[in-house]
Amino acid sequence: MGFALVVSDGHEIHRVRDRDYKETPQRLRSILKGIEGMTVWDRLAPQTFPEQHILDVHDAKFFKFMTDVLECLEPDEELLPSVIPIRNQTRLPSDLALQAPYYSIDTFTPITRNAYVTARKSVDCALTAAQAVLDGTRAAYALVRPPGHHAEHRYFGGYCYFNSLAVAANYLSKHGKVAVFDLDYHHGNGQQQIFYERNDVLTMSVHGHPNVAFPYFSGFEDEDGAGVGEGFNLNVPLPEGVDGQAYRQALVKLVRRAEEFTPAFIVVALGLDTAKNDPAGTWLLQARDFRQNGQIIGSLRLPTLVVQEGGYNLRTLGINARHFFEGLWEAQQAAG
Ligand code: Q9C
Ligand code: ZN
Repeated sequence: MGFALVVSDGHEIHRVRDRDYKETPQRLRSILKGIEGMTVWDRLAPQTFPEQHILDVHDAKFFKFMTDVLECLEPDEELLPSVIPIRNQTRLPSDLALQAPYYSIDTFTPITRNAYVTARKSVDCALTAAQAVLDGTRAAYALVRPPGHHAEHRYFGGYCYFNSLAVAANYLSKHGKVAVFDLDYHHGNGQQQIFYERNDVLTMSVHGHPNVAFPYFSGFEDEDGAGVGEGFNLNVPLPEGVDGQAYRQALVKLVRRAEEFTPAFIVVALGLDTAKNDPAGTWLLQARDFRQNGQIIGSLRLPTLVVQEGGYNLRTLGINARHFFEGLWEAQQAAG
């Protein structure tokens, strides 16, 4: 049996007009071009799942807002947050468009009708891939956009709307413990916050230090979980300019923690913005480093769900994704 591949069809309708907005349809095309020649894939069509799976990790009012606000939008309208609502977060203005900043972590991720449709599709793809893992596939890859790992219980932002990987991890957690590896250059604040008080989902992230990298407000080393979840979140923030070798040292720390945790499933947030010359990052990883990262995760030899997150250099996305999955495959096949 090969690796399952679930690609979000129709993602192209989500494109933000700002020329500096890096989360574009070309990203997914570049990745697909890079990996489609591999013989390991069994392509699966995305299935539709009930919205209850989203409500299991996201706030009901947040979800209702994200759905209802579309009614005030023209087909191509982009709604950006306006005020900075840090003073009174409980009494929201009645105008839905004015509520946007109360549900956002930043000021650059717009809500649009198409963003909503494609974000729902990302969730469905992640759940389809999770189901393949439950059905016995060794690894499944949800190749999706928009990404999701910055979306918290009641916040969108960082190019993300719904946390697809958290929805899928929560779905898997009904069948066994889950260890999440966030490999994106940016801290996985979404799943950290969503699972912060749980001890059946271990969330881990290696990322640019929040003193210098988005999202700036979380990803610090001392954030280690709360309540029964204390000790079940692990952050390894690193400085700018990290190379493949320094990255692996951090990744191995995560693997050690995961081994101690004895998960039934691995979930990987596959950000490729750790690559050399990525416009959203500062690190220096090359194709051979992505292969080794895949091997390190694969050496756990556990059923693995991979969800696509960031990565913005159209010239290297495909080759780096391919190398990651080659490494994952090699290590999972290896005897022992
Ligand atoms: N205009 C992901 O990689 N950078 N999100 C600041 C300000 C945004 C990264 C841009 C970084 C968001 C999924
Ligand atoms: Zn990122």
